[in-house]
Amino acid sequence: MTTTKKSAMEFIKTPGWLDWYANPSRPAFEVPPGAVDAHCHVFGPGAKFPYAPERKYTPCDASKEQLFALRDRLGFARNVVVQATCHGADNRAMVDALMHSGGNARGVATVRRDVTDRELRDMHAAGVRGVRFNFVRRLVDFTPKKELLEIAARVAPMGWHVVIYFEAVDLPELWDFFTALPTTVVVDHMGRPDVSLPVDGPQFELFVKFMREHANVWSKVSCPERLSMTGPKALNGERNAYHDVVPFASRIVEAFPDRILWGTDWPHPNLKDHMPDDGLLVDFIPHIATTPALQKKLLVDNPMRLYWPEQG
Ligand code: 0GY
Repeated sequence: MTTTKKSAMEFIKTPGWLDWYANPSRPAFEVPPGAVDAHCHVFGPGAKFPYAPERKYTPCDASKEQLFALRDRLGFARNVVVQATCHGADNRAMVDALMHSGGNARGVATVRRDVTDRELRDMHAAGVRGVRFNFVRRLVDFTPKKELLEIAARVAPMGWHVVIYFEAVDLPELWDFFTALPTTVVVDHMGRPDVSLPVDGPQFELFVKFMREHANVWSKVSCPERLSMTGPKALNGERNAYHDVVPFASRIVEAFPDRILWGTDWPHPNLKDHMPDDGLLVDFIPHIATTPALQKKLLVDNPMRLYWPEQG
């Protein structure tokens, strides 16, 4: 944790922390009806839902009302709210967002092994459909894999899945653990490839192999702004930011069209150099999912199958 708590309910954001775009541009790309933003967060507000003592960063507040306003502005119908590490295993802010979404949000929680069956059932009733296991060292302390397997075995019968967040260099070491998980496994941000390496080089090939050999593995083709070296600068004056990420994301979209998801990642934790314009992020979508059929799978059919199967 890089900041201190000033008083019971007052949090000071991490130095250098960039606030999310208050007024994103209107995307030129029109998302299909019923589109799901399948990776976004709520932060606090800290005065109501305090940040966790074990957090590694203190964000600016980003409330459910602000998330729902962004959803409407970008043309989306639904959200999947993923528990962010700044709230630890206190899922109240995320669950509160689900409960005020009119059924238009589902959630992914962080739980510890001491979570009770009753707590899991209550979260399910609120709309939680998965747990997140985070292996990014700058974000969390290590949880023993035995404990995580125990949690996965408990949520599997509820039809939940496991979301995993890791960096590409750690995939070889984590491979056996990931492939032992008894649920659908959803990878955040394509396992964070180094996009300065070749798209057909050994690092990304390993990720493609991971998906090819394990039909229960899905991937979010999200967060170009985290992966890009070229950044938001457009080519030829078009709205085609983050173009160095396109070959990576489009490869996954084309190879595994029924196991891909997309999300804004609003309010974009831990971005210190540049904060993306969410409208521009939406305009990244047609560069990686190039036909209406692929766009519908990515934004509607796949997330609905995973998060609202009863409506399928
Ligand atoms: C993301 C990425 C990040 C942060 C978290 O829970 C989190 O704190 O997921 C990151 O810093 O890369 O998906 O939001």
